[in-house]
Amino acid sequence: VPTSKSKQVAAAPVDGEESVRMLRLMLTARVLEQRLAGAYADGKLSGWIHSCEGHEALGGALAVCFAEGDHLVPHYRSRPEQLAKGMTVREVVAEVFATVDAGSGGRGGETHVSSVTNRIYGMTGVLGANIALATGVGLASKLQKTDEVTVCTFGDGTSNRGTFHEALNLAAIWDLPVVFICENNYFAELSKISDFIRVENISDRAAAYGIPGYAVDGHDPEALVATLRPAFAEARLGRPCLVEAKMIRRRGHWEGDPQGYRDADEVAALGDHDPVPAYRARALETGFASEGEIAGWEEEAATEVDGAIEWAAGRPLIAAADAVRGVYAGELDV
Ligand SMILES: Cc1ncc(C[n+]2csc(CCOP(=O)(O)OP(=O)(O)O)c2C)c(N)n1
Repeated sequence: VPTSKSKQVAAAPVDGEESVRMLRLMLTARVLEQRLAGAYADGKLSGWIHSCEGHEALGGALAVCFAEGDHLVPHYRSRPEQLAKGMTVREVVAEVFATVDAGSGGRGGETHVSSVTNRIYGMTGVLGANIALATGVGLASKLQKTDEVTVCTFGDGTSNRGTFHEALNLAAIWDLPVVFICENNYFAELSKISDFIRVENISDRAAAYGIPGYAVDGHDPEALVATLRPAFAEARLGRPCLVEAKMIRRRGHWEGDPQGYRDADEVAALGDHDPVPAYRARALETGFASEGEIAGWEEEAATEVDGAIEWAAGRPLIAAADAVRGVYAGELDV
C-alpha cells in the first residue's frame, strides 16, 4: 500500500484520546464484519454481505474528523464510516438485517444503509449515483449558509462512472463543501484495477476539475487524519477535494465469492497488510493503550456485536404492504 503522495503526513496528527477512539472504532468495525460474515454463512441473514475488512482505518479517522452536523453519503462497503458518523452497532445491524427497527423501516438492507437522524443518506443500487447525491447535499449546505461538510465514499471502479466526473466538476465550480473519498481497494467485483484504470493515482483525476487530490495510505488512520483534517477545514470554506485512500480488500467482493481471479500468493500475503492488528500494535509501541485495555475493548465490542446480531435475527422484516410506502404519492394495495 503506497503512502501519501501529494501531502506530507504530520508526525502526530491525533492526541491520545483520539487514538483510543480510532482504535476502538476499528476493533468494533472488524468484529462486526467477522460476525456478519458468520451470520450470513449460517443462513441467519438474507441478501448480501460485502465485507469491509481492510477498510476500517478510514472509519477510525473519520470518527475524529466529523463534526456533529456533517453529512455522509456512503457506498455499500462503508460500515466503518457509518459507525464513525454516529450509528450504533445495533442501528447498523438492524439495517443490514432489514428489520422493521431499521431507520428505513426495513426497506434498505446491507447495500442501502441510511440513517437520517445521523445525516447518513443511503445509496441506491446504481453505483456512483451517491456521488451526485453528495454534491446535492453540499449545494443544500451552501444555500443554507451552514458550515457542514458532506463526505462521499465510493470505490475505485465507481470512479469511472460519469456521475463521478459530473459531480466533482459541479462541486468545483460551485465551491461546495464536499470531501470525496475514493476507497481504492484495487478491485471492482471480479476485475483488477489494472484492467480498468490507467492512471497511477485516482486522486490525480482531481486536477481535471481544478481541485486538490490526495493519495494516502488507507490502512493508516493517523495518515488519514493528517490528510482529512485539513481537507475538512478547506471544505468548510467551500473548497472541495478528492482523497484516495489506498487499501486492500481482504475478502471477496461478496461473502461466498470464490475469488478464482485472485492469485494464491496474494491471498496468502493478506495477513501482512491488515490495518487493525497494525494499529493495535502501534498502540502498544507508542503506549497510548495497554494490552489489558485493548483486550477489554475487544471483549466489549464482541459482546455488543453478538448481542445486536442475536437481537436482529429475532426481529420481524417489513410487511409487504409497508415496503412500498413512501415510494409513491398515493397508497398502493399490495
Ligand atoms: C452503474 C452500476 N454498474 C454496475 C453495477 C454492479 N456492481 C455492483 S458492485 C460493483 C463493483 C464496484 O467496484 P468498486 O467501485 O471498486 O467498489 P468495491 O466493491 O471495490 O468497494 C459492480 C460493478 C452497479 N451496481 N451499478
